Amino acid sequence: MKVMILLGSESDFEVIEDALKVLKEFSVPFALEVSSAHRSPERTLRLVEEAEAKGAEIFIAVAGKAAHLAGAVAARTVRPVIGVPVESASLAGLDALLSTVQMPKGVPVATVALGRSGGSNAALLAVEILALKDERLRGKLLEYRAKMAAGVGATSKKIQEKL
Ligand code: RP5
Repeated sequence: MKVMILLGSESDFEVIEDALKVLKEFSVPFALEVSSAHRSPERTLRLVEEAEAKGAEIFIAVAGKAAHLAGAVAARTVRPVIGVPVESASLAGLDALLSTVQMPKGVPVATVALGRSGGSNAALLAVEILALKDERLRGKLLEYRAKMAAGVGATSKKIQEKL
């Protein structure tokens, strides 16, 4: 396993669905567990230690509201931690964004955008980190970008045809 994903709650699963597709597309082995920084603190820290022992190189933590999961994971490991803030109804995700991004000096969390785009980018960022020492992944990332750029061109052409 290379990437360990932790969700603060089952309700966060929807945010990470696209990320799972990305990791599968790049054939990156991952594991996923639900564990909360607040509701199950000991379980969270144990999962981090076990994941490291199983070879996890990067952690992705997904949480909403007072989103301390990524910070709690980062406090326990020196492997890179990517935090995905989740929108909640009351403060539209600003609560989770600030809780995830505003880490004190010394314990970084790489924070991505709120919601599904953030989830997907968290997986891509994890792949980019792994690609630093994996030429196969680097090649696949370049293909991914080329395909995306071609898609933009095709969309533009389709819209022009409607004009
Ligand atoms: C956070 O509280 C979770 O990460 C989730 O985003 C939010 C709400 O959790 P549930 O009440 O839906 O379990 O800890």
